[in-house]
Amino acid sequence: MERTFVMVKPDGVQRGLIAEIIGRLEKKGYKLIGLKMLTLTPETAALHYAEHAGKPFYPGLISFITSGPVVAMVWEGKNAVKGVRTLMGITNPTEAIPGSIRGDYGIDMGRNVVHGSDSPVSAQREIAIYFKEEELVDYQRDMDKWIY
Ligand code: RTP
Ligand code: MG
Repeated sequence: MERTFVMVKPDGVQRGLIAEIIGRLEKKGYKLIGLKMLTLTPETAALHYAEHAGKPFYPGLISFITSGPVVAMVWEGKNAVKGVRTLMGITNPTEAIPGSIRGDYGIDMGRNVVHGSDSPVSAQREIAIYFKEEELVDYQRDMDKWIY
């Protein structure tokens, strides 16, 4: 099973979308194995978005992502990285298809509600920023035999 890192961004928390986002991933069939609420420090934000350092939108991105609490999560499932990105929709919410989280709940590129890892390598890197291995929960769900 593959793991992916998902974050409800500060706008998603402020807009009351935590349960909506968790609910969509849960109903799809992914398994939640780690969860915490925190406000990112500029240092953590810089680690998280290291790939974007130096880009024109970087200062605004860091200031936004540190502007309020976020919900950091690890979800597990077959092809979870790709599947969660599909549920989220593309980066620009105006172009994200209706039915996707960003397509249903966003308008602005810089306020796109949710983050999900873009590859299994990114997922591993991002999970390690936010969670110790012992904070991730190993458990069985009977319903998985109806999902796979
Ligand atoms: P994220 O990492 O936040 O989940 O979003 P993503 O993979 O869909 O997009 P990414 O390319 O990683 O960009 C990170 C965030 O930076 C903002 N952004 N602004 N041209 C722009 O103005 C621009 N490009 C990216 C977005 O808020 C995006 O979520
Ligand atoms: Mg990204």
